[in-house]
Amino acid sequence: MLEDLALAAVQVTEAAAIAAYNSFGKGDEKGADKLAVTAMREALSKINIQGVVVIGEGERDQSAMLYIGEKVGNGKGREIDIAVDPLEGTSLLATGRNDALAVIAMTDKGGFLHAPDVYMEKIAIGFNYPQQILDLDNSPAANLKNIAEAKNCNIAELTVVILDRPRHHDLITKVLATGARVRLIRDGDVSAIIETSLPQSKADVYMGIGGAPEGVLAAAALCSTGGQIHARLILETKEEQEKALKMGIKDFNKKYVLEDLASGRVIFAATGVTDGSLLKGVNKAGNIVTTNTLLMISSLPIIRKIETCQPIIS
Ligand code: VTB
Repeated sequence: MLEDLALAAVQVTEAAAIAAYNSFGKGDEKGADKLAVTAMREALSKINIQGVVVIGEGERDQSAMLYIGEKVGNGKGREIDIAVDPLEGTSLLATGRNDALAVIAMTDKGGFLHAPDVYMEKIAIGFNYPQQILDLDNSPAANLKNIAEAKNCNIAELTVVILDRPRHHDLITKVLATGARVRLIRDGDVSAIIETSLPQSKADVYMGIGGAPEGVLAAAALCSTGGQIHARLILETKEEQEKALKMGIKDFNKKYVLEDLASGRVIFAATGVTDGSLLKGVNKAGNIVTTNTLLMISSLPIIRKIETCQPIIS
């Protein structure tokens, strides 16, 4: 069963997080990413699967490892599609900031959108909402009004998480004009989208433009939480459109819902690299390293947090 791979998924993100953490605050984004990718790939090679990376570190010619199409695993078990972000928030880790994660999602062949490495417009909310209350073509005010009505609260009580980028200036102005709160984040919209889906969350809505691969990873997590996402690829240049065509995407304006991004049975694991709103980061004390991982399996509506203590292997 796919579910039998859950612990292996946890071990993969733990390995990536522990390795990447050696780069905490060293100002070396490339080095940090390389540590995470190498450790993740090695951990994957021990799993009994015929895995293929469908969301990864870019394409074969641009990236040495965990590239899209790369075969991973020991080549013996079931056929699995894999989405990874060995270090989500590379710059967060390199600059010693919170919220960096190591992330993996697994599904049976064909369960994830093969998203090109372009930007994606996204809006996401947590569980307990009626279906279809989000629409990217609605104004932020209209979406927030629907969300507040469904939650039976005032718009002023909603907190909207947005990536702190100049491209979001207009969006932030519009959201603030509704009376809602805005929480700006430096990086890491996978974490922000998941946060909207957790019980006792302090974030109600995620809005804005982030990476498309990160959109698929976040959707993989929402398969277990009952959260909702609405998304659209940004394919303005010829180069972006060619990338999309290469991935089999023909409708450049398609509005994706959760099932278009991730469907079927899905395992999602994320380990905290640095402390964050979702998870505690890696902690080393003496020769013991402690990690915290969020594990979700879509066939079980359970969100597990796993704390692992293990000896440091040097
Ligand atoms: C997005 C977001 C990621 O980087 O990809 C962002 O989805 C890149 O946006 O979570 P910029 O090009 O504006 O930096 C992250 O924040 C981190 O990978």
